[in-house]
Amino acid sequence: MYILVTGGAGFIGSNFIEYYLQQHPDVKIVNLDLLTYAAHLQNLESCNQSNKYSFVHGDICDRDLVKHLFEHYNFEGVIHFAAESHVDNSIKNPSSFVTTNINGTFTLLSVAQQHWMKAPFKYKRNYEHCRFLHISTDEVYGTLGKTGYFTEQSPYAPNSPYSASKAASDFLVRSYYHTYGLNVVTTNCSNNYGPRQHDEKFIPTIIRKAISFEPIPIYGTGLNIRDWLYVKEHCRAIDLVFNNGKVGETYLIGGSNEHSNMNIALLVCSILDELLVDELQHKEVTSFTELIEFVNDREGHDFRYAIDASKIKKELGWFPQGNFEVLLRETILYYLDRYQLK
Ligand code: NAD
Ligand code: TDX
Repeated sequence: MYILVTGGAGFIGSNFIEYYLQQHPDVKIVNLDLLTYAAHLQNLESCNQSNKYSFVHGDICDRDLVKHLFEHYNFEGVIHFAAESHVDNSIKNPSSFVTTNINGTFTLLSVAQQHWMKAPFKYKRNYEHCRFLHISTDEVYGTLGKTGYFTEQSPYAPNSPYSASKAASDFLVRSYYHTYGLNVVTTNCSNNYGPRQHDEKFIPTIIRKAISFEPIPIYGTGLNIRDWLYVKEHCRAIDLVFNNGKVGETYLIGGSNEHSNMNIALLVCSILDELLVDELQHKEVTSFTELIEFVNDREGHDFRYAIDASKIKKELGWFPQGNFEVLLRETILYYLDRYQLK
């Protein structure tokens, strides 16, 4: 059985492919990725040796290519990660977000529908199990105040071009279920951390800036709150939703692990203080926290995201596992290695 994974050379997609190949030896994965600035093919080094994994360099907006891949591999599932994913970039240049996140999702949905649902009658039953899993974000729900949680019933209220484009893609996915009966499921997850994330994101930025003894930028007051989930825990949840989730439904995934940005910066710096004692002494700096600097706030910066993950816990038995500080320390060690410091 072949499944199509899009955006598998990025952060979450590459962790997912590695995880899924280990968990499901019967499955073959084709990874379609445009290799934008956010991709790292080295992320997939461990999969390259596997005859169950193939890479296709291409754009999810390229209908002919996507059609050709469906005809060639006869996919029995799609797990759609590919996206422009960085909020700050969407503020500076929203257009690629509209193209990839909206048009790209539409292209995949319509080709999947054509292939799976317009098959000649005698083959049609063969496709009923074929599922389209759309990976989305909690940011589609906008911002929370100091209390409360997002649930599957929360109204959509995206505030950035990124979250608006993801919200639009979620609605397209929903419409393919309600209008055509396509077997879709959507997941909306909170902030991920772990190995292979792009340098532009918050935790890699803190580490990158700290080890080069440059100012660590904290937007606004540093009081904005995110709910952090280890990337492999997200992958485990995706596996469960893909295989056991209810058709047409949405599942919220979160770590129940809220931290203000300032708190994250302090935590990362305190771990770095322990790991890089010699470097600190050499620079005559007592702690990396001295590098923390408040900078201009992100435009439209959402104050707080927090997930009530009761549905996936109750229906699919998923609970986030692992200790945050232990996993954060492992993550930091990965980046020190990537930045060739340890
Ligand atoms: P990422 O930016 O690290 O990777 C995105 C990948 O998509 C890259 O490999 C890129 O080359 C590829 N891509 C971009 N445009 C493409 C196109 N037109 N055609 C084919 N491939 C293309 O992103 P990520 O952090 O791994 O996020 C993956 C998905 O998860 C996204 O849909 C994102 O919205 C969602 N998500 C991310 C987080 C998070 O914390 N990172 C949380 C919740 C949901
Ligand atoms: O240098 C920085 N300083 C800073 O204070 C950066 C890069 C970020 N921040 C703040 C902004 C956010 O409040 O840290 C928080 C996290 O920022 P990002 O890592 O850019 O993530 P966020 O904007 O929360 O979005 C992420 O989680 C949800 C992913 O990038 C999205 O793809 C996902 O949907």
